[in-house]
Amino acid sequence: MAAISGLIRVMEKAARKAGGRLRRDFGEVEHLQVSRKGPSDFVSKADRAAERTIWDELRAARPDWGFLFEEGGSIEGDPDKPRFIVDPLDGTTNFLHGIPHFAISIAVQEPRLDGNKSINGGWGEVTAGLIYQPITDESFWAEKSRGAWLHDARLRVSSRRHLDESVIATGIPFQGHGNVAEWSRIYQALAPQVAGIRRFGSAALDLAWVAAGRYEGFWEADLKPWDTAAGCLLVREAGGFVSDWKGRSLPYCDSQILAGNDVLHSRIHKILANSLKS
Ligand code: 2AM
Ligand code: CA
Ligand code: CA
Ligand code: CA
Repeated sequence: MAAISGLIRVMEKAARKAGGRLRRDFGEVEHLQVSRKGPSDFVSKADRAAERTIWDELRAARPDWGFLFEEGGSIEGDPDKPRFIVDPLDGTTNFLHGIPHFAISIAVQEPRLDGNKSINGGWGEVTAGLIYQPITDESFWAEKSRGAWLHDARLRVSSRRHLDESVIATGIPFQGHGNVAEWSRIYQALAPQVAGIRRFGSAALDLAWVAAGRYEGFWEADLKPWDTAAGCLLVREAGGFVSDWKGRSLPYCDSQILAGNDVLHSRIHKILANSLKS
């Protein structure tokens, strides 16, 4: 049984409150009003309302902590305290299209260290993460050295060892984001060798599902800390590997991601590295 900490409870309460709202708003035209941050980068009223709910809840519980929000940006807290990294709605495009696959992602990152400021402005390790899927009511969470969990069931990455029985998730570059030519080369090399490739449109859930052993692997580029912080901790705590596309297992997981169990992570990394060389 999981001994759920006070911190995870706080994060789950915030995610469930915002998630309940998203569930109610899902499919309601009024909440689909959108603005654009960039080409094909939509923000709906629902993203902002969810972020506001999470902010109210987390700030009340941890008033001196900092925040990094996808929509609202960064809010300084006490320099000796951690910060929350929040994606209030991962999978906005799905949400806006009535596709029931989106999530809330909340991570906790330890305070700035005196050391190397070039890595992520000197911020420390991610030590807690929670990804909540409002439609299925699934709450994936992890704490550093305490494992990854789905509610109170321990998660392990998939034990499949062969590419031909593996389902691999990815994120496909979309308008204004990512390198389609690079992605296509990787896809062409990988697709003939695997049982299936999936693109469901929420990087946070992709990582949670690698942790849960539903996918054997996942690769994507151009991700942001709010997409990946919680999910990378989940994969690692579930016994999996996360690196960038060079295969480097960075303490802070961002932008280029390659995740999987030990065997498949290294198999996919070889294919990925070869296809980018050619
Ligand atoms: P978002 O919904 O929070 O913006 C999947 O490729 C990742 O890219 C998702 O985590 C998603 O996060 C982000 N993304 C942003 N705009 C997207 C788009 N138009 N299509 C697909 N993903 C998008
Ligand atoms: Ca977005
Ligand atoms: Ca996102
Ligand atoms: Ca988002």
